Amino acid sequence: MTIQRTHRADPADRQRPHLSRRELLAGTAGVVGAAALTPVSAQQSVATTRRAGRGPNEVDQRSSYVTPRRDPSATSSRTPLQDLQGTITPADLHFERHHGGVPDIDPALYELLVHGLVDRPTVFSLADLHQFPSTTRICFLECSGNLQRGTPETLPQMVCGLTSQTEWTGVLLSTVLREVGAQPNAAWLLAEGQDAAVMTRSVPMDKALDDAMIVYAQNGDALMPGNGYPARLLLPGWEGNASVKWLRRIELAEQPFMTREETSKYTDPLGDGTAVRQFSFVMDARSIITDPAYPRVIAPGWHEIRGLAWSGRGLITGVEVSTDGGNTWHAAKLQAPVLPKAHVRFRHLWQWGGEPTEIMSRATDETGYVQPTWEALQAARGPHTRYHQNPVTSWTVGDDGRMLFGAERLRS
Ligand SMILES: Nc1nc2c(c(=O)[nH]1)N[C@H]1C(S)=C(S)[C@@H](COP(=O)(O)O)O[C@H]1N2
Ligand SMILES: [Mo]
Repeated sequence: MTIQRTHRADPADRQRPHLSRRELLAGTAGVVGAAALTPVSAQQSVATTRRAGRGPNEVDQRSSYVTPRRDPSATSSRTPLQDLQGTITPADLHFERHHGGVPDIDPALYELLVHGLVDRPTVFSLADLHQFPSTTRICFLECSGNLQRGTPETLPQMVCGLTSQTEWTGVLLSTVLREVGAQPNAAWLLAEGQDAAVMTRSVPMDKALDDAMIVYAQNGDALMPGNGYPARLLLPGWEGNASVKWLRRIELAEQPFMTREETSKYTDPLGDGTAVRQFSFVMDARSIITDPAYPRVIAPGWHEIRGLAWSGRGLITGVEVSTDGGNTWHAAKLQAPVLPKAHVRFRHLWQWGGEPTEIMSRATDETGYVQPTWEALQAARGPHTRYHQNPVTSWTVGDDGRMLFGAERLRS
């Protein structure tokens, strides 16, 4: 029987001397190697096995061989979608978007004021928030500005890394609102952050009483500072902007507050730009293939196409994959559990014959909404819309196996 090797070890290894069977059996290889010979990788691994590794420690780090990285700019950093598996984003790789930097908030001094149209205006401490019955839910958080139309040399992270998924824990906002006695005429609330930007957004009471949460934990641990430590608002399925971080004040009122973030920004100009879509909160269904993608170079043969799909309206009911530039589509497999308002992992087995082609994915959600093409989005929203861009995105494959971002498709 022959054993085949699917990929070569470091070519430099082949020039190094081989261990003798005697050295291996005697266990002297490490000692001899260290003292007299140029190091060889096999010797090193024997030596490592004989030498005790490090003991348990207080907080671990990734293997030094594993280096996923966000790509910080002055105002945001993106999740390296191409480096991750499954659906949960490690907390230290969750995307960040800040308008005024990350505040340093002492949890002992943290306060949340809830006032306005309530019977009992109240200031809650962090301990008070922990005291309420807790809820845990897995959902995505996506910035409505999550589309970068880059060059062909663009990573999935750059195309759409302003989305991440977390197991959040906190208290339902409805619980807090019951505690303060929300008055029946309250139709909106203002959420205000404790950062230099003093981010404020109006949130309709329907959402506040439905599934909104004040969260203090992320994947089982306290929130990361950049994601809102010690507490933030979480509006599952809605544009990230409205999930105000470092939450310090909630005010109930009859009308929306018309803050800067909902009049000048975070509105979507339509058609010729004279009409706008305001309070366009829900994130529409979307998907992206995260592997294979730029910068990979693939060989002819079988490949598992992998990616993520999600919808702010609820469940993803299907993802289709095309491997011939959108001519024919195949139902991809969805990895259970498929949760509402959550990233879902999809996969599709594909045999690449070596010809140039283009691969892409298209998500459908439980409302029947189908992820649109760039042309359809442009026709519906006009050319001035900056936010809520969720077009079908593709990767091209050259006859040399080079994968490139399908940037051409997103040019208007
Ligand atoms: N207080 C405050 N909340 C904020 C922001 C901010 O700058 N300040 N940025 C918003 C935007 S635009 C987005 S997309 C999300 C990003 O959340 P994250 O940084 O935890 O990923 O937070 C929102 N909440
Ligand atoms: Mo955002």
